[in-house]
Amino acid sequence: MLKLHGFAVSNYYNKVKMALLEKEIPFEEVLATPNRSPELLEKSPLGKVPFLETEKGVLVESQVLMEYLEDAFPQKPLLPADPFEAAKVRELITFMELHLELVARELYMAAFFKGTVSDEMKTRCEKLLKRNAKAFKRMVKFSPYIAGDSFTMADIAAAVHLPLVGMATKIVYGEDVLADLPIRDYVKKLGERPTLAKVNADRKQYQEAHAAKA
Ligand SMILES: N[C@@H](CCC(=O)N[C@@H](CS)C(=O)NCC(=O)O)C(=O)O
Repeated sequence: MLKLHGFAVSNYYNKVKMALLEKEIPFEEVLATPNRSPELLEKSPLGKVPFLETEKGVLVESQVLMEYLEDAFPQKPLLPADPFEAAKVRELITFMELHLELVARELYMAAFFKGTVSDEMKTRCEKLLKRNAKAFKRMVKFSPYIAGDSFTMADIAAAVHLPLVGMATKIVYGEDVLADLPIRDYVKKLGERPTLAKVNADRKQYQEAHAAKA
C-alpha cells in the first residue's frame, strides 16, 4: 500500500493527502517531520515532507506525487482530459507554489512561529507578493472552481496554500495580499467536500495535540 509521509499541518502534505482521498486510493499515513537525519535524507534528500513510498521506491516533491497518482490511478481524474486545459490547471499550480506560497513562506517564521524576519526580507516579499497577486488575479476564474467549471488538482493546491498566504501577509503587513479575491467563500465551499473536511479536521487535531504537549 502507498505510504504518505509527513504531518497534518504541512500544506504540501495536505495537498497530496487530499488528492489521495479524492481519488479514493488506499494509503497509509506515516508521521514524519522535516529534519536532516541520515535516515530521513535517505528517503527525502532535502529532509522535507511530504514523500511517498510506493512499491517501486520513494518519490519526493508534492507536485511530482500528484502527477504520479494521476498517471498510476486514472480513476476520478483531477486533470481535464484536454491537454491544453490540463496545462492551464498545471499553470495555476506552478504559479501558486512558485510566485505566491514560496515567497510568502519567507514570512511564516514571523507570522506563525514567533520568530523574526529581517525588514529587508519583509520589503522584498511585499513587493513581490503584491505584483504576483495582481498577476494571479488575471489567471483565476472561480466559476465556481479556480480553473473553471470543474474541480481539479488546482483547487486542491489552492485550498491548502491560499489561506496561508492570506494569513501570513495579514499578520506581517496588516494587509492580506489576496484580499481582492473571493478566497474565503471559495475555500469555505471547498471545505464542504468530505476530503477537505477530513484534512482540516486532522490538521486541527494535530495542532491541538501539539499545543497540549507544548
Ligand atoms: N517543493 C516541496 C515543498 C515541501 C516543503 O517545503 N515542505 C515543508 C513542510 S510544509 C518542509 O518540509 N519544510 C522543511 C524545510 O524546508 O527544510 C514540495 O512540493 O513537496
